[in-house]
Amino acid sequence: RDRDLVNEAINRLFDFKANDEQIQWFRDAKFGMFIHWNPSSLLEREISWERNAARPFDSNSGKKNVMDFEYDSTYRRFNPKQYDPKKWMSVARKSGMKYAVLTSKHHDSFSNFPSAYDTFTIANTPYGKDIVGQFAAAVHAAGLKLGFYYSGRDWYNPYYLTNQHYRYLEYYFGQISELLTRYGQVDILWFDSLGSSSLNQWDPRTMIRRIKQYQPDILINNRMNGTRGGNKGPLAEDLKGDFLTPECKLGPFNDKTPWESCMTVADIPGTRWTGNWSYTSKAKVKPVEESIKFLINNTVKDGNLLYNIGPTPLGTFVPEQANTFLAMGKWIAPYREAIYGTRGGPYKNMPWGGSCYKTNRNGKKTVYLHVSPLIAQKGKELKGSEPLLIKDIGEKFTKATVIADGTFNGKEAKLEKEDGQYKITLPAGMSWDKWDTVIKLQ
Ligand code: FHN
Repeated sequence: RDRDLVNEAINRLFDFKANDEQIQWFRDAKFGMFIHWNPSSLLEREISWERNAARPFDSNSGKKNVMDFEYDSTYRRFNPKQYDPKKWMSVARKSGMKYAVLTSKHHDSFSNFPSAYDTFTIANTPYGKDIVGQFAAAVHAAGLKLGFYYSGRDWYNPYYLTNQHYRYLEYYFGQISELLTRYGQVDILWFDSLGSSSLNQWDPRTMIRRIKQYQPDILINNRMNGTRGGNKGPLAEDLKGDFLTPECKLGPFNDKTPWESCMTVADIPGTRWTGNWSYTSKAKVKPVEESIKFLINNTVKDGNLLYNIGPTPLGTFVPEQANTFLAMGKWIAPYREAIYGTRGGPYKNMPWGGSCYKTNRNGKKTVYLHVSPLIAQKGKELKGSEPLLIKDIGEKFTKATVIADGTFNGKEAKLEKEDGQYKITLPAGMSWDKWDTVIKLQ
């Protein structure tokens, strides 16, 4: 009873969630790189989902897309001789990404780092070197924020969710300790869902306290609390994690809880997280404009985009995938100020697109209108050089500046106020861009 009282007291004192200051960098960053990679890339098929979940209650149970032995033995052939995470981070920086998250262990239980708690790790492959450690060093050297993806859900470990699940917890807690004490500052722990399990099997409060003892400023997503995705069922506020993680979909406007949608640049359902790396026609990737759309949509709705790439078994990026990222970086180069450090709104879900803004020390807003056919309501997007009409929301705007690629960048648009709205007319000769035109209102 005393121990429970002490625990309760500690829980009351402990900040299970990051505060506004700790999460500010994340909300400013807007754009990150997700990397799903491990020996299963040799199969050129989806990581983990190509093997049976070997748990009767798990959604992938009984499915044998490849024989488990074939899947589980790929590590014996894994030797990514061209793995150079400094090259990965060069692509990330040029693409405008501000943080990078690597799979340290996926559902298939293989660890991309040496571990005292397991032998099914990179240490026992022909490659042998610490994938996670090299990645952490490269992310830090590149000045990006570092994240580790870790899946509590495990389709290989013999104790996971069995009557000896306590042995799995020893392994789970032990590996998280290894990840958070070996590689310097870790800024995000990106848990994946814990499958069909219940909260009391995971001791999440002890886990969060442990995590924050090692990394006091770390951000934890919403998927480590024993229910799928962390957004199902009544959860205590302190177990909801620091940010929401809608998956493979455009996030809705939400300026109450930080969020980030994770998407894959690879575009073949069923192998999108890792599988279709090869240089065949299967290496289909999402068009650049669709990728830009994800970033603009999430930015004006106060969220982030975590965009995933699946490296080859040699540790290189597929050119088609990396080039999409680089094209995004090139596109936003003229208007980084209209993406990074902004917050979503005040114009939300408008027929012509949306806006984001910054507030100066005196509380004055600079608003960036993203007049974007990519996120406009179909049939209502602005065409040619028709004027834009927006509601007067009480911000005193005196200037409208065009931010776009090329000759019109920095030119003033005509700003007129009439009947409770502003009318914005583009400079002569300019028309609304096919993807996105930014008008800066001050
Ligand atoms: O099964 C995984 C999948 O491979 C990927 O890691 C995503 C990322 O959010 N999470 C699971 C599917 O929801």
